[in-house]
Amino acid sequence: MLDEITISRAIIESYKEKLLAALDVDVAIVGAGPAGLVCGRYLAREGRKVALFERKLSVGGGMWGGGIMFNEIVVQEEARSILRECGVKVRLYERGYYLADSIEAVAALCLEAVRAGVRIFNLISAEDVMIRKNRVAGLVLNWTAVEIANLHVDPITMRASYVVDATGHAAEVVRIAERKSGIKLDTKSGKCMGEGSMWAEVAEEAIMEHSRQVCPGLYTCGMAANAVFGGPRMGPIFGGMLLSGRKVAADITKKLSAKK
Ligand code: 48H
Repeated sequence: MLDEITISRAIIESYKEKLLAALDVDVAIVGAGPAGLVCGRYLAREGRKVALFERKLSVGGGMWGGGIMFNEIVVQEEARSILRECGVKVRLYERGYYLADSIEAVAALCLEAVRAGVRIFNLISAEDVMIRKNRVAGLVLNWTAVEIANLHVDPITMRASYVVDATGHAAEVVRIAERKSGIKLDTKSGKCMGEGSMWAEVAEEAIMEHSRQVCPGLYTCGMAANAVFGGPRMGPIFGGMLLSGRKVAADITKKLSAKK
């Protein structure tokens, strides 16, 4: 015998616990694209408490569609090990260029992040940041459905030792922090520089330099890093996204360890 009310109660109680546990974490990541998923995975593997908030119903960001909806991705030599660690089949195309099925890659990155202990919340958007003593100290969250319907519904707030903007091209969290708090960013102009035109080689190098803290408490990784620091775009090569997520996870892990 199945009781619908028991099913409903199970979901509500369990989600409530999950959400309560995410109100105070070591790291809050915004955006479950490849960079955010990889960043979360490496942090959680180090024993850090990580919550990842994703606006959409599905995780994976722009990876599902490969290039022009041909669902294959290309990665370079340096990034191949991250996909392999996650169990993704990686094929050599020609020297220096490797291929993976984008569906397999997204599924594997997500599963690995969850298995490492990342709590992923889909359908939730970060609409603001919490600032304390000139430092980004948490996120202001609302249901994406509220955002889409433009409903006048107040959000909730969560606290994190560090916040990571992994929102892709839009670099939403950094832009919000800049606009609303007037915090000076650690970029050449002190502001969000905006992304440059396509140049894969330069973009993939630049992203490593740009994957870092942009103001106290706030890091950026993935496409957002180049958008914030003024690097070019790179098209459907995804090695930089994976390496960028791993780099930011390593930097934050070091910071958190030094705090103890
Ligand atoms: C909650 C949010 C919010 C918000 C956005 O776009 P993504 O896949 O980002 P990356 O950096 O992991 O990967 C970038 C890659 O997909 C790409 O676009 C490339 C390589 N482009 C190159 C080129 O030349 O075009 O994922 C970001 C995720 C998405 O799922 C958004 O829904 C989510 O962030 N998001 N989630 N609150 N405010 N803003």
